[in-house]
Amino acid sequence: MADALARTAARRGGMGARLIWYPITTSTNDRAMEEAVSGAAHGTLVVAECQSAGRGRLGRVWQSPSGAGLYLSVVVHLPAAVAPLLTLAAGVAVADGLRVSTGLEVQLKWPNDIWVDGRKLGGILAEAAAIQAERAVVVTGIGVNLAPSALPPDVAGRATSIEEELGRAVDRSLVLAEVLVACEERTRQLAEGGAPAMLADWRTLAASLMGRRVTWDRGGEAVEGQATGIDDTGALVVVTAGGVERIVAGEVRWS
Ligand code: BT5
Repeated sequence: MADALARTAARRGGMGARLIWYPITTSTNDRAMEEAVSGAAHGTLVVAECQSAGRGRLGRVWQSPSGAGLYLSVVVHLPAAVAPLLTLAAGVAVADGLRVSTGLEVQLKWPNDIWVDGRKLGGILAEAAAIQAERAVVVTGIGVNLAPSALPPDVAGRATSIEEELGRAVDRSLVLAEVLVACEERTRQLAEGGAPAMLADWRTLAASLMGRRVTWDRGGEAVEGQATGIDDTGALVVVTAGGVERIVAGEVRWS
């Protein structure tokens, strides 16, 4: 890992300049959050070989078997105004990093999924550590499946990995290093007024899912519509029988 990180050091800026590595931990987001609240610098990186309590959104589990995936969290400092776009930007960064390091092309599914042809390859879990008037500190967790592994049956049928998709082994350290390079580029892009360009890239990566039907829960009522895109705040825009709705957060089921 040290080699790949050394070779990309000039392109990574502060991202991963400090690396904290665990053979096993509950969740890299837990460790990175501890770092963030005690003042860790932008780019502080936590990586684990295995997570005993890997988390998704809304209390869900992220299966994190040993050696089968990349489990990492970075502490990101950025202007508060663009912090809500960080989940989308991290998705674009993962797509960039995988393309550069392996040639694999992925799709993005709102809000936080990395997909390949309908199967989940990875996901993003962004958790705010501190939001002040102007600056935000956000722990950005990234999970990417590297190799096939024994996942519970309900997950296995809907999951995939880089090596399954490519049919060959990949250099894991290079994948990590290039994902970090892309995280640095995309967070800098957000911080320097480049949100429209990041959103344009996100839309391209999510194009195959647009036009699909989605259902979600609105105060106990199931609502259905057709996803047409995201707006400039990152909200999902859905056309329903009653008009156009913007979904800011929460769970959306795609069909
Ligand atoms: C996510 O949540 O997709 C965010 C995943 C973030 C994981 C990283 S790993 C490093 C850092 N530390 C953490 O503890 N978390 C972050 P969500 O959209 O809620 O999706 C969760 C759902 O994905 C689960 O309910 C399963 O259906 C499915 N799933 C769980 N593990 C999976 C895996 N390894 N591969 C594919 N799908 C999985």
